[in-house]
Amino acid sequence: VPDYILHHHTHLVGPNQCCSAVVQTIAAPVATVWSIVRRFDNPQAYKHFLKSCHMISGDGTVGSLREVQVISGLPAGYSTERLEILDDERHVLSFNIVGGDHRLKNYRSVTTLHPMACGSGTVVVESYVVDIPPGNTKEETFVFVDTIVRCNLQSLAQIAHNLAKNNYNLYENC
Ligand code: A8S
Repeated sequence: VPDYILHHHTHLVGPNQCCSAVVQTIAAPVATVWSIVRRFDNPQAYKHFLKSCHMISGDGTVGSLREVQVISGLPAGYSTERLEILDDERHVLSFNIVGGDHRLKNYRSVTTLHPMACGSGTVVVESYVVDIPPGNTKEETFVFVDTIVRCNLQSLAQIAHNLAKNNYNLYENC
């Protein structure tokens, strides 16, 4: 694993924080997966717990702020998030949660994409660090956040795979 990747996934973790990572393989090229992940203004394209997103400031470049609305049935309504890293060459995206009416304070996540050694697949690594909410244990926090991140990456895998198949068919038909 290259140094810059380890660097990105190395979080400073305070005593009341928890840090974890989720890995997902995707049957689609890095370029296809990145085209979905890099859209800071359109996270609901693959994050199915979100129903909408509007930009508060910026146009999807570093420093942009977005407000996402969460679907009903979750213990949250909205979240305000700031884009920290968008590296189109190394396929790194990072955002911080800076506000909202939910319990995930000081959430920071980093997502990196890696070409698989064989074929044209992608490995996605998403790590995060977050404060353990008062009244919850470290384990409860892991379970809650890991579940959301795993669902997001599974849905990303599905969507990217379908997109790659369709692109391939387009070329096939030429
Ligand atoms: C992401 C990751 C997470 C989002 C969480 C963990 C969230 O959007 C949801 C429920 C909450 O209680 C917190 O990449 C919050 O979006 C689905 C509103 C932040």
